[in-house]
Amino acid sequence: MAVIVPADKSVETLEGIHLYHGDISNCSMRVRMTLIEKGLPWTSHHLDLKRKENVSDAYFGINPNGLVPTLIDNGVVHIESNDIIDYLDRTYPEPSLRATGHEDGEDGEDGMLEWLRLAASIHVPAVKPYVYATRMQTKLKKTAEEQEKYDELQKNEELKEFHAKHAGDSAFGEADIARARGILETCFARLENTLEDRKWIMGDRFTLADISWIPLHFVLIGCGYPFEDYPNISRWAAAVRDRQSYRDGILKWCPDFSKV
Ligand SMILES: N[C@@H](CCC(=O)N[C@@H](CS)C(=O)NCC(=O)O)C(=O)O
Repeated sequence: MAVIVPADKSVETLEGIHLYHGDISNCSMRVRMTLIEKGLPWTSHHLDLKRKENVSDAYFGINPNGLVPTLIDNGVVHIESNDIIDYLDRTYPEPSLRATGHEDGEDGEDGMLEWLRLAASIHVPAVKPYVYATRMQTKLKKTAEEQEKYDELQKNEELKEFHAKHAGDSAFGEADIARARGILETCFARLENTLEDRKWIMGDRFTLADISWIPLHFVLIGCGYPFEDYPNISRWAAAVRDRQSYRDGILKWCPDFSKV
């Protein structure tokens, strides 16, 4: 559970659920979908990443990595989208979004959480570079002034290193795409295989595992990832698209991003 103590103490007085999030942020999509599936009321604090609204003293005072999403639940600050959705499901158990197989089995809670951990683990090595290199780096490029501010605020070395790759005259290129694609192919081959005889990732039940992975499908297909080679994943994604949480948690925020 990624609970942090914010530098900005004023947010600790917030009541109810507040979400700091970005429209095309796949990590924010997970949390929006979970809140909607659970019918939880929440207050939206939208940050436009293209306008670098996250690169500010104010936002780093809430989230020390300057990343979205941040969830504040009655003054307690939570970061890391996969931890947030697990927290929401534990804290507000109805309707449940957990797998119901044997707790420690592949089709139970441990198996479901393993899918969440896998999604979290490929974010910086594969998802981010693929998205930046194929589509977003020009739109997300920082001015010299923004970069200076970012370098002053950001203390996380992995993120500093990632963003240095498209700072100034540097840019992500073909090698970054190839490296990211290698990791994505391994994961999506596993997902394709899992979905062979299942409607949802964990079987008959729609769970946090589906919520964790569908934003990756949405964003990556918008970046040209060849999902036409994955028929089971395509069928699963079509089923998720029928849900209100997909329409209101993903499509409503970025209707033009993806081809689906
Ligand atoms: N591990 C974090 C990653 C969050 C993340 O990288 N968010 C992206 C949008 S999906 C972001 O805030 N990007 C802005 C930046 O990198 O400065 C999570 O799962 O919440």
